[in-house]
Amino acid sequence: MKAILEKMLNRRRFLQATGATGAVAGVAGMGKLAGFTAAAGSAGVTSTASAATFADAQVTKNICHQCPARCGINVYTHNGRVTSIYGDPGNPIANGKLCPKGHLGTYFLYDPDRFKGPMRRTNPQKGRNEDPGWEPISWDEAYDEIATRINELRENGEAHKIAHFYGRGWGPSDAGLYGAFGQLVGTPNSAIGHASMCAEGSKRAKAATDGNNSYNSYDYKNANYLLTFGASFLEAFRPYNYLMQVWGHMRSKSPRTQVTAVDVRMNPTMAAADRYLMVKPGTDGALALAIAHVMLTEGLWDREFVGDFDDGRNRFRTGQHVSRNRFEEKWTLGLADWWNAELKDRTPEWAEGITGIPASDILKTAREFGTTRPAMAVFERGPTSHTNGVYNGMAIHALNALSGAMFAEGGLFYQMGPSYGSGPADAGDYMDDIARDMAGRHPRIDMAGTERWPFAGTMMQETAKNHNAGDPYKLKMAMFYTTNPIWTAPDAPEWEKMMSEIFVVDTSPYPGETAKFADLILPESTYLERLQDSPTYPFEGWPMTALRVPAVEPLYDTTEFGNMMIEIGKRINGPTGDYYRQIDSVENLLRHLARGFEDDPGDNGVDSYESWVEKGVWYKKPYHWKQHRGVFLEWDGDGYNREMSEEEVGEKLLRTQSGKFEFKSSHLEEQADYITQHLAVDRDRVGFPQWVAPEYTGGNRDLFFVTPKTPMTAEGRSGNIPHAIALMQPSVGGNDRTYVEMHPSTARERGIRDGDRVRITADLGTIEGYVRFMPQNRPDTIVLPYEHGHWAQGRWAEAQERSVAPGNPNEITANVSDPISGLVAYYTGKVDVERV
Ligand SMILES: Nc1nc2c(c(=O)[nH]1)N[C@H]1C(S)=C(S)[C@@H](COP(=O)(O)OP(=O)(O)OC[C@H]3O[C@@H](n4cnc5c(=O)[nH]c(N)nc54)[C@H](O)[C@@H]3O)O[C@H]1N2
Ligand SMILES: Nc1nc2c(c(=O)[nH]1)N[C@H]1C(S)=C(S)[C@@H](COP(=O)(O)OP(=O)(O)OC[C@H]3O[C@@H](n4cnc5c(=O)[nH]c(N)nc54)[C@H](O)[C@@H]3O)O[C@H]1N2
Ligand code: SF4
Ligand SMILES: [Mo]
Repeated sequence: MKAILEKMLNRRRFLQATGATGAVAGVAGMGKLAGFTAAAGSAGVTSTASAATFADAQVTKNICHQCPARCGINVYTHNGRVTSIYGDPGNPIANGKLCPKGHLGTYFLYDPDRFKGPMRRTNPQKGRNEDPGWEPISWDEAYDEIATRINELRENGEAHKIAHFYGRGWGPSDAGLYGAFGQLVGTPNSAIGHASMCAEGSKRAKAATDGNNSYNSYDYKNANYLLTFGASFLEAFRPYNYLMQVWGHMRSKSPRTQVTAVDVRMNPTMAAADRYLMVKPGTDGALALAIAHVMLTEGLWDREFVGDFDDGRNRFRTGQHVSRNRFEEKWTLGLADWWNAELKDRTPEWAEGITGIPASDILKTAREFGTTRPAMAVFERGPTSHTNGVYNGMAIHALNALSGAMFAEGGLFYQMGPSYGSGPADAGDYMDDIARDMAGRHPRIDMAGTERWPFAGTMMQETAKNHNAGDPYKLKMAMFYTTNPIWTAPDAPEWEKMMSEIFVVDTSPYPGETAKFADLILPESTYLERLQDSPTYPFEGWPMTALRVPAVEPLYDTTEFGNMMIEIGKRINGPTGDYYRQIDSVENLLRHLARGFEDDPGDNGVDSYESWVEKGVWYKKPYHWKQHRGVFLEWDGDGYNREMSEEEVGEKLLRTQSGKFEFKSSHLEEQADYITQHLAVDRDRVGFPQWVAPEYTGGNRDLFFVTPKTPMTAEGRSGNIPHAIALMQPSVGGNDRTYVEMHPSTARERGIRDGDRVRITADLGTIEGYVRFMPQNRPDTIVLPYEHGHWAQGRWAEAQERSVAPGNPNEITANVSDPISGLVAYYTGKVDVERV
């Protein structure tokens, strides 16, 4: 790492970076931060800023860690201390700007509660109130202990009882290492990712309709109409920081992008939109179907993408069948069948009865969406975190086919990957007999991809339940990377039992809930101290990958998670150890990947590992494909000059069985029996986007319970950041309150006044909070933002839990999931509320 820093210093204009590797800088100096922060407050600071404070600064490139937006940051270091963090002007997502959380990175680095080195538990008892009795050990001892356990389990035919869990994985140098690990060690449980607790619903709705099991990239800059369903554009979604920037563009350009927002509460996106539609939770599918109905009856679909009746005369009439062979489809499949089976009766009046949204508003929205071009529909966790999530999502995404937005200017498409070189070795060449024998022998502990969850790629939330029931088996050891399901999963307390029974390794730098139940702590370096790559989350489609370059030497005895995986691997018997000796280290792996840039230099000139370190990001515009007026075109180096054949479109873009956007999903039809067993859907209709009523948990309880993210939420990682908590005030809570938003009439019926402490009861138990009147919200829905109620994670987080009110919504959120996507139905619970 010193080498990297020295190289950077030579390349940069920054002066006299003394003591750049100040490993001794500790928490004692935290008070000094304020002065630097204040001085740095002037606008437009860049890496060449001439302000006195910056004259002796060293700047390194990194990526913010608080959310999946992956904003590029410039990290300013003075005398070996990180003093400030700004958006990197050379990073296309950040454009020199950050959301409020991005600037708080120093608090993650200088968090006084961080683990200082590897530790072993001495107290055999595990529990929320048990002191683990940490005893410092060396890294060699830690790696040896883990590898010995893995070697033994492998010898005993129990390799499948070794599991890895991860949440925010960034790229090949961390979570990307899992595939080889599972293959070589012989476990199907490396790794279980958190996608089924995150936003898997939107991906599966897209897999079912356009064949891409992925989040979309969006061309917001050129859109003239945006219809958002439960995607918190100005609070969460992603990339959050960029969304705020592009919102400014959309709302000030000519013509202004019109926005209709659909949500269950008055969030900033709803407040800032031209129209807000306050939908009953779980019913977005009905709304989208009615919009589709109007687009068809009024002839507002995009004929160049969808096709038309053979004589150009519109025969879509409410309640009437159309003859399927009179409609000639272009890039879609099954429109007439869909109309006949579902859409013909889905009028705005019908949808009003289900969603609670006036039919006149639905009609207006449909007409605007249908007549404005380009127009696109965006959705994320709101409509999909329900038992009917995939069907809701399919109905919404079908609007993007009807409006011709697929792969079009001002529309949506799919993210390209970076031009990486290959890694140092191929795991397939290093499998031993055990690895070969174990391949395919056991199901995953979460049963994803089995007959229980045939569509799901991962089902993290099922793990603890399955383990505790010994079905399909019990795990023996688990290692966690940037995930904390013991606090974030539904029915979170179920994890406490499992974690008490198995050998747990946590890699978090912080003493979180998982760490409290861990047997070994292998603390990772914080993001400002570590080397790591990060291909972009879906953004504008063209490929991009950024790099975390250590700004300082690790303050304590910590390392990269990727290096932990590699060092453990080296200690596994047989050829597995040889494989990891080839990989060698995170830096070696990244150097191999960067060789791909030599043949394909980025737009910013990045063509090597060294230039990647210097600029922090490789990217290459433009996106390679475009649908224009029903013709698919491919970039030939100069322009979109090459027309694509139907076969090419099916291979590269519309990756369904038919190569078309399917209004009748062949993907779902493959599992028709499964779907009819789990949802109230007729067998011959499973493929259509359709109205399926959500199954609310909580029986006769009368209030919907919604627990969304707010701007200062860092995916459950901001609990011990005092400024993040403080900035959540006043509507969400913070220092000394957790606020539950409630409609005043709902409160008064229960004798509750603004500010009263209340008890929220669900089937699984109770939590508490303080009521905040929100007259703009639905009377039948209470809102408790998510991030409060930590019982570990450091002193501020814990003090908050003690003084505020125990407010982790996941303790009372039932573990129920959409049977298709497997996404947790986080927003389907019903609760009672009473004054304490
Ligand atoms: N600030 C911030 N931004 C983030 C993150 C973060 O932690 N903090 N995390 C990132 C991650 S991991 C993800 S997955 C994304 C998720 O991004 P979003 O999906 O935008 O996030 P959520 O807050 O889960 O839910 C979105 C909205 O759905 C609404 N909602 C609930 N039920 C319904 C419903 O039935 N219908 C409709 N229409 N709306 C409903 C909620 O009120 C909420 O406003 O955000 C990312 N961005
Ligand atoms: N009620 C409710 N529940 C939700 C959501 C919601 O909106 N409402 N959102 C859901 C969504 S979208 C998601 S994505 C999940 C997220 O839930 P998880 O997958 O559990 O992810 P986090 O809460 O971000 O994980 C935090 C863990 O990472 C550790 N950590 C922090 N920084 C680092 C680091 O640099 N290195 C390592 N190795 N570890 C680190 C922390 O100590 C903690 O243990 O939560 C889901 N749960
Ligand atoms: S949007 Fe996310 S990645 Fe970007 S600065 Fe904010 S928290 Fe960091
Ligand atoms: Mo997520």
